[in-house]
Amino acid sequence: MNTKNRRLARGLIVGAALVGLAGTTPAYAEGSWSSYISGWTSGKESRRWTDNNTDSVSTSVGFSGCASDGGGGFKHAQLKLWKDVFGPDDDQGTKTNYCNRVYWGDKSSGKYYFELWGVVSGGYLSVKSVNTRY
Ligand SMILES: [Ca+2]
Repeated sequence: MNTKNRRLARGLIVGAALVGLAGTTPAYAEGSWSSYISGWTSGKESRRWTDNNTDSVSTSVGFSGCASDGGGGFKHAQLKLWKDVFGPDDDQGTKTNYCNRVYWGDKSSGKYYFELWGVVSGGYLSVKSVNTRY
């Protein structure tokens, strides 16, 4: 098997396992994860997650407890959602997060992550609670 087929096979196996689990979970977002951000600079990437598109939930990233090191304090952070594909990743758009929740809409199945595209003010971003739903 070449690399592409191996990766596809692995994706199908993981997908089948997740579909099996979905039958036992409530009907809201098929997936979510929570974490925090400590001292991120522009270009830093989040963990990857797999959206199997088994629901119509809008992919979103929620922030609370935001701080940055600029003299003006935290104003907002720009987040770019990427779809992780073969070759150059697929830009899903940039949203401005004012320490709230930003939405990219219901996404097709695939692997995703977000990137810190910018922070105002300062150069380092910390967020006490990050919650991603998909
Ligand atoms: Ca979904």
